[in-house]
Amino acid sequence: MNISNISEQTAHYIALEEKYGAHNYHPLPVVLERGEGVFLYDVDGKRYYDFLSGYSAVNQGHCHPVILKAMAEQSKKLTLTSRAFYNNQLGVYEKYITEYFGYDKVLPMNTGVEGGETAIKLARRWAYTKKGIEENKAVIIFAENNFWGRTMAAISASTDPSSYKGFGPFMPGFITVPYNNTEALEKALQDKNVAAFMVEPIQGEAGVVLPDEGYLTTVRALCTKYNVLFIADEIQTGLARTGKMLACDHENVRPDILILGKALSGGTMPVSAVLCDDDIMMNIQPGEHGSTYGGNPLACAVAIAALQVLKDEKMADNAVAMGNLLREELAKLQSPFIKTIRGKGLLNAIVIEHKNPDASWDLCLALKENGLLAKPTHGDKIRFAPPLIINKEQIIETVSIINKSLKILA
Ligand code: PXG
Repeated sequence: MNISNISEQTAHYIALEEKYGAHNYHPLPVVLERGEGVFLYDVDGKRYYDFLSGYSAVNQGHCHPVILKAMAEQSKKLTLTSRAFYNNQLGVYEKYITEYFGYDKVLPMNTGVEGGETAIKLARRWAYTKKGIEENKAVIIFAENNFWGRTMAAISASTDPSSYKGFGPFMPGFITVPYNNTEALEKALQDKNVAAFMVEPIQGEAGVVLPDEGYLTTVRALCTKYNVLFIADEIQTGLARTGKMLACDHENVRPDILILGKALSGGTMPVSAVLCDDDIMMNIQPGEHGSTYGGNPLACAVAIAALQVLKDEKMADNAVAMGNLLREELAKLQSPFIKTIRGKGLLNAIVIEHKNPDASWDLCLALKENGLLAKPTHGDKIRFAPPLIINKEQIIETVSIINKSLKILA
């Protein structure tokens, strides 16, 4: 780690994490203490543009006042009851979110990975009770290079050794097909035991990998043809990030099961949701699934506010305009070190080409020095995904920071 130019207090906080925390992350050497809109501030008061947005959890911007107000007000009244009792927020939220996305029902959870787990349980249960698959025989198909979290089921679906290696044995009944390959999918769908295909409309952690136009339309058609559930993991792509409320909206396709998380709370607390119609949801009976915190009144009040501000502030439209501008301005740099610029809306990545394998990390260190925070993924890719409230002047300024930082690769 390059720690030559960090302050004493920065070093202090980093040392605490090193000594007392598990070493399951490798953060950039910056210690943040405050966030506001598109900006983050470190413990020395230095300001940075946030180009990660908490992996798209902070679409609405840091500490959005409307979300914080909902959070503060609800937190003074009631935060958690468990689902042993009713509360006066959950039903209101359930009505709100199901009408917002057009599904019969929602099942509220907390983290994104729990949303994925829940979707798979729903699909397996539907397969046994509705499709007539023999008990314990259901197969779920995933796309290669998927990422949906770190639980045993999620890593059982993973094709990335750094996710799964050394953690077996794994969940049975999972197979993978190449992403963006509908022939391979159709071949896999010949198996009568397939319950569902779970896929990210754009692969986020894989490095913002966009499928060909028409992929989602064909996936939808194939799932319908073979009576298989189409599960869309929109945890990273959803909630206006790609320029539509859902990435599936770009092709006007409706998944059978929709998973949301991250920005569902605007980055304030873990809130996830699984949406589907009664035919799928109503196969689960009391006592068969749940979570202590799932659907807690604080989360419900926060989620309504987080969803409302996306619409009120037209964040999807801004993501389209600012995403186009960002990619255009990055292309104008004509940097020999940027092999690819890709993305949709404000979910973007650049791919770095350089003889030094640490070039992306070094570039992120330079970006940090120059006031912009981004993180490499899978070695050579850097996500550029600012909060969706970023404006034109800010995009121009960030591209000049990127331009200046690229000089260190020369
Ligand atoms: N689905 C997708 C598409 C994701 O990107 C998850 C599910 C899991 O969400 P939770 O809330 O359980 O983390 C994600 C998470 C990280 C990290 O280190 C997380 C993601 C991407 C990159 C890093 O926390 N996405």
